[in-house]
Amino acid sequence: MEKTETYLEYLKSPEAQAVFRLSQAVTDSLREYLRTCGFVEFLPPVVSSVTDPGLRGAERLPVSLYETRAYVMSSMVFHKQVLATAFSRIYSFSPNVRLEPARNADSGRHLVEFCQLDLEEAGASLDDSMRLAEDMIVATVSSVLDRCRPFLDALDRDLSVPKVPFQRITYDDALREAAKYDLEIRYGDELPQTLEAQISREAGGFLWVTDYPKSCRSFYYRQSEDGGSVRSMDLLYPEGFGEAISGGEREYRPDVITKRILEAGLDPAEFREFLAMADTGLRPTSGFGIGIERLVRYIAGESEIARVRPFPKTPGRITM
Ligand code: ASN
Repeated sequence: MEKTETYLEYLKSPEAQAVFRLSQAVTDSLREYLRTCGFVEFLPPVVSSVTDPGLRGAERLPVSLYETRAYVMSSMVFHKQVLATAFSRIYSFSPNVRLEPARNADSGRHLVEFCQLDLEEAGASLDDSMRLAEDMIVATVSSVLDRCRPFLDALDRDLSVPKVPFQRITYDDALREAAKYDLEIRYGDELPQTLEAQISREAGGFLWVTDYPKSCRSFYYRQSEDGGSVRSMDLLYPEGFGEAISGGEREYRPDVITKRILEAGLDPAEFREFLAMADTGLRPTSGFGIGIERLVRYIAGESEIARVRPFPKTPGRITM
């Protein structure tokens, strides 16, 4: 927003009118696509005794419910595994709160409160999830181009249907790219946002990064045969828009989950309800989450994520 512009003025502007109608077209298209694939939509949990602790530098928001520690959902990744065990193909538009460090305030792509389309599929592999994500993105962009040309034109957005399959590189390949830019990243460190932006720009299209080391991904991802990496993937948007998706195959064996929790320096007692469900038999599943505001930001070609989220909360700045 311009300095002198009130939030209501922004909402009434031609820009916001176009952005929020695109946002609606995006969620409609995602729902239509997933319904045709037989996915069942669930209402998302908002608070829970268990939520994802592995947020790459962000913190969970603890709350006290009846004097018991709970969290506002940071991700429904554990709930997804349980639902997919019972219903095979499931999804949810899940509100997430993550206390991002204030240094991410001006990244243009971080929000404290955001909505994630979380989906999970029983019996699926990493490859199945990647193909599903590619088809879903193609279907969504195609549908927006069919239905929303005037809104894209109003934003001067030149968008085209991406070609599939998307390019794939491994985490190790990304480290080799980093060396080209004199970026020093130690094996096992998170890939910095600057590198993600560079490699996605160079790729000239959507780009998958796979085979992350165990040390920079959460304990719930299934370990690869090599023991050092996990069956996980991230998808990067073109044009330097950064991360779109993260996901992968899940660990479902209770003894291995407990071992991985301990390796990550966490307390299994915190996850006892989830572990108890794993004891009763979780199915092997794979899935991913895609941030809706980031998807709309890419589709609308906006540099500031705050412009595509109603009542945005950027890191360190809490407003209405
Ligand atoms: N959505 C991610 C996944 O499905 C998890 C997360 O959001 N932390 O793996």
